[in-house]
Amino acid sequence: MKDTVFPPSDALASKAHVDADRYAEMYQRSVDDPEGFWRDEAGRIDWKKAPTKIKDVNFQHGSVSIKWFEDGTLNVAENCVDRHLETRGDQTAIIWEPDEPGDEAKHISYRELHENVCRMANVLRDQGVGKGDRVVLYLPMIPEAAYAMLACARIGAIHSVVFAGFSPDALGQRINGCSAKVVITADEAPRGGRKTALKSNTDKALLHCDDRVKCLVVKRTGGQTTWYEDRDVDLTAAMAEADTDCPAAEVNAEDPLFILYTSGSTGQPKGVVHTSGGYLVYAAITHQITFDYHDGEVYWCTADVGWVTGHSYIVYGPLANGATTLMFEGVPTYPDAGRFWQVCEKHKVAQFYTAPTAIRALMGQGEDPVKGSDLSSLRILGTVGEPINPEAWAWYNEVVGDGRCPIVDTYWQTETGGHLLTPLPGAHATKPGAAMKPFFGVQPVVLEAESGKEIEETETSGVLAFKDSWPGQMRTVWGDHERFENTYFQQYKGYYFSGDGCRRDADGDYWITGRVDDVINVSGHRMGTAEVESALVAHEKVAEAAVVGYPHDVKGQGIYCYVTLMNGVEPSDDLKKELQTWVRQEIGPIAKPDLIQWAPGLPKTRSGKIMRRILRKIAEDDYGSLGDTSTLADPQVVDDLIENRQNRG
Ligand code: 6R9
Repeated sequence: MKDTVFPPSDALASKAHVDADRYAEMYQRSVDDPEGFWRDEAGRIDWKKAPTKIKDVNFQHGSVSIKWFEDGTLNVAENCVDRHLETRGDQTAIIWEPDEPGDEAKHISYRELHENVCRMANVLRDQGVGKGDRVVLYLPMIPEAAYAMLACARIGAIHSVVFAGFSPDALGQRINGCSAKVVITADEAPRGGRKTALKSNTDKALLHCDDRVKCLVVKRTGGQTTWYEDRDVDLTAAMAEADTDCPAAEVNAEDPLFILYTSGSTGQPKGVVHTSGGYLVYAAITHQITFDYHDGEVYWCTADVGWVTGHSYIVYGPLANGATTLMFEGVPTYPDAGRFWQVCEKHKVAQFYTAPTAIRALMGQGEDPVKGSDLSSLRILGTVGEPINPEAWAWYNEVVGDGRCPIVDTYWQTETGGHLLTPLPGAHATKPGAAMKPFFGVQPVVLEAESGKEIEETETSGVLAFKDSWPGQMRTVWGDHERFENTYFQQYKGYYFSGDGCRRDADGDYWITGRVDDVINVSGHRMGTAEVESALVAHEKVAEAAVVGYPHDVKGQGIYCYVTLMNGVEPSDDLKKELQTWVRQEIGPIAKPDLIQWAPGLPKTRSGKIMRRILRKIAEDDYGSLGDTSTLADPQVVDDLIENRQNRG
């Protein structure tokens, strides 16, 4: 299975935007003449002033600077909405599928989208929000989330979406991190038949923020909320009153469009900054080419707008292309494991884009929930977020795609703005588990982890880096350019370092092997082990904690915590539950520890560094190959940990 390749059908290849020959020709030009290539591709979007300078990039640590289209001006919302009005004003821009299958889906035309974005932009202006101001969005998967992103873009404000599953603390940190003027939230977020009290979470978060931060509240459920007259605004009512026209601000290509916080290997999450021109061009081209999107098709990405995938591939990419994009409020298994497929049938979805963790969870429910729906509208399947195992790939291909839909395994990151490695559906034979080929303009290299030397041989493995920029690349860390340089450009000089390991096979195709730093990937969500550790040690009974990932059947990786308790505290199962709840409250449900092991001591070097390599091996139940333990201060600690490991195979 691993060695099998799946070529696209002739029928698909002949109608695709890009076939094998065209890919080869375009890719070659994109690296030989990036200026010419991207000057042409910039024509995908409308500029108020067309750029004459295309690319100005420096990857040298100490002077990293990335600029694309720097003298061009545009408005991102105009590109995603207004410019489609003449040709497709009545076409559906967004199909919204609510959590409850019995509730009615909404079809929002480009004209209605324009009206709503303008209304919301006017409300924001009334609240004193202008160009460069930050607005935090903490919303369910409802059309208002897209309106809010585009409303910010319309007036040149910078949005920072915070996933609705994050805790009040995490929300508060992010509001403060970018000194937001306004938070947009909703009363409640229905999901999988349950409700999250977003407004009440926001109230808690705002206790730790500047008093001047305003709170705009969308009515989603009409549920009871506490109301603070001088701070809260009923956004649904204010929009109904607001004008349906709002001038679109002229912004520079390099003005920030959004900040999105993401986990790294150390400390606090980083505010990844994406700018306007390059990001939009890159989101648009990758959406069209990777998914082979054609006019009139219904495209569905199941991500949440709280993640970068939702930004680039629910909102900006598809809408820039005048597509019909589906937004789903619910979860794959509610009310039953057939929900995804029922929605595909109901809305005649052509492109379906999801995460391996969802595929694995549904695979566990068998074929019946899939077979109950007519999936003949599907043309292209996609995955993102983590490596996909060959079994899940095969199930996706055969059971969901009926063996006729190419699977695009798209490798990219919050930092990269859009796809970096992916097969193209009409151009490449796919291989189960391989992210395959670089997208246009992307130049991957495999480096020796220790020496940083670029490996020339085709068949090899090492760490994955990139030797030149592409327009969708992040530009800086909000408020901390030094951290940006140190995180991505310090370890391997002259390259952008991804943090991932990879293998290149004899055909030159790329396979991602996972993170090589202290970032774990739980159900496709990135988490810094340091974040979970600092939540644990914030608990009064915890003296020290070390967190690592371990293989998990559905989540890909689970969270394994080694916890040393304060002197005199008795370990118990109740305390384990207490700590799980604690972390859940501190960060959010996605960070809840799966396994906790009481560790009277942690393996440390004599200089006091925790040896995570060893903890990882124990958590993986692979303690036969612990490697060199001679530098440990107290080797006995390891035997004790192995004795009491939680993850016995
Ligand atoms: C888009 C997104 C980025 C990390 C990345 C890598 C992993 C993403 C992948 C993949 C293997 C794929 N990753 N796509 N690994 N194959 N197709 O997921 O962004 O949340 O920032 O995560 O996810 O480890 O470095 P983000």
